[in-house]
Amino acid sequence: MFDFLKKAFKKFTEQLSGEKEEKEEKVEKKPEIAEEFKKEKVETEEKKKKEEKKEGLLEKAAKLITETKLSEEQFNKFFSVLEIELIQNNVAFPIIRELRENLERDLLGKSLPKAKLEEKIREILKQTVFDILSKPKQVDLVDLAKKKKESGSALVLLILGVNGHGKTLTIAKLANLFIKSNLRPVLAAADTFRAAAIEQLAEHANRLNVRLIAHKYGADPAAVAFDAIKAKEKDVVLIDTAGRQTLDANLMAELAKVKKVAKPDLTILVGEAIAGSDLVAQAKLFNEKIGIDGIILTKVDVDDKGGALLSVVQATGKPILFLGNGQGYSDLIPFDAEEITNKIFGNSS
Ligand SMILES: Nc1nc2c(ncn2[C@@H]2O[C@H](COP(=O)(O)OP(=O)(O)O)[C@@H](O)[C@H]2O)c(=O)[nH]1
Ligand SMILES: [Mg+2]
Repeated sequence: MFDFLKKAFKKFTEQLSGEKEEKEEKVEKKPEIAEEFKKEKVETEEKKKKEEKKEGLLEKAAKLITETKLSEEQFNKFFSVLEIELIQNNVAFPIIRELRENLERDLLGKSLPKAKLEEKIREILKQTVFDILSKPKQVDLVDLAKKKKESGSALVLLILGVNGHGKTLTIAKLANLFIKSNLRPVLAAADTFRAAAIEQLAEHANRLNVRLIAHKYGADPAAVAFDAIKAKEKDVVLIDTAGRQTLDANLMAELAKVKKVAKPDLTILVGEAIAGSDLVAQAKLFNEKIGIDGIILTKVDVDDKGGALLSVVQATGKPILFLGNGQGYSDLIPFDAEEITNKIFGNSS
């Protein structure tokens, strides 16, 4: 899912450090052969690096001392290219600004060993992304459910989101996860609005062999949630809700009422990664009107951009709890900021 983002960052890192060296060596070349030239350059760089290993320590040190300064002009030229790629990859403007500020602060006008430049740029980009993703405090749902069970109560989760983003399937995935930890979920079919919504949840409940609390279509969703909370022998209540395409005042009032009645421990937004900047706007709205505690980002298996992940965390200040990466019950990955950052930038820093 992070391929495009990964490429954009990598290209920028290489270009910026490559440009730096070209200027120093005073090599003149036409822009159209620039790419080819850079490829060759990378190859010769690699050869050089291998040869360097054979050299003595003194020679190596002498090379490292060759320090350089990056000019504003060089930086701007390449950052504007990165900026466009990031926008196209659904990375929101405040994040782009943060990346720029951090790079400028650590690179512009500073003397750096030439050989370290590429590594330094990558390190700044990686650290910025990690900081954004790891800022909101992570919540472990299974752990929380176990603690609640020990204290004699059930964990109540209210699931919200736009229609079609994956709420119902994600509830089934969560139920599966809780079952595996010997916790007993109850599903509440509080989407009494959309045709077939109750049957869809009933089908999952059947397959997973968990209890379903449902009323008729058109019934009050808050009443369904209330009945689920009263159900006996349960450790977790998962409340499915309606999410129409237009997030109007009626829907928000309906959801606010469910929340007031159910008093959930956590309100979780389910949003699809492919919605990009729309998802960011929707997440902000849900957070403002209802209040959310965390996000489950679905359909990352069909999202080749990856920027929504950063943008939605930055915009809401809420943690991503899981990534949904397929249509099977086990396609739910616990979110780990470090792992994701390593996926985008590679392991070494
Ligand atoms: N590829 C993929 N499809 C998903 C994922 N999550 C949900 N879906 C699909 O998205 C569609 C809508 O899901 P549904 O749970 O009905 O969304 P809801 O309207 O929010 O309840 C269904 O076809 C799901 O199978 C995911 O992580 N990956
Ligand atoms: Mg649904």
